[in-house]
Amino acid sequence: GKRCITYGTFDLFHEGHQKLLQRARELGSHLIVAITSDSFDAARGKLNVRQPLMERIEGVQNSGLADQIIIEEYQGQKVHDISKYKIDIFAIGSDWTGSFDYLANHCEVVYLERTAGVSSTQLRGELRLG
Ligand code: C2G
Repeated sequence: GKRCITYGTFDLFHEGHQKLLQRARELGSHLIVAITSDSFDAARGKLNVRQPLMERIEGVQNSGLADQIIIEEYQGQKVHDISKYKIDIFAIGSDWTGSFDYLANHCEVVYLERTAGVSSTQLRGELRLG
C-alpha cells in the first residue's frame, strides 16, 4: 500500500483537521502526521498557537486517524522525511495549493479540499469571548 504524509500545527483539533486527515488516510494504507514543534511555528511567524506541542499531539492521537506521528522541527525537513519514511504521497489542504509543488521531484503531491467555515483562528476567538 501507499505511504502518505501530511503536515500541520493542529491547534485546538477540530472538524476541519479531522476531515483533512480522513481524506489523507484514504489515499494510502499508512498515514504519517507531522506536527509542528512550538519553536518551528514561532520561527515561521505563527505566534498565536494556543496549545503546546504535547496537547496538539494528543488531539491528533485522539482522532485515531494517524498511523504514526512525527514532529516537524526545521525548514527543509519535508524532503528529508519523504526519503527517510519512504513516502509515496505528500498531502495537504487546498489553502496551500501550489506551495509544495517542489516536492513533486520526490513524491506525488496532492492538495485536498479544505473544510469551509471552521478554523483554529475562529476557535481561538471563541475561547477569548467565552
Ligand atoms: N485544514 C482544513 N480545513 C480547515 C482547517 C485546516 O482542511 N478548515 C487543514 C489544512 O489545510 C492543513 C491541516 O488542516 O492541511 C492543518 O492545518 P493547520 O493546523 O492550520 O496547519 P498549517 O499551518 O496549514 O501547516 O509545515 C506545516 C504545514 O505547512 C501546514
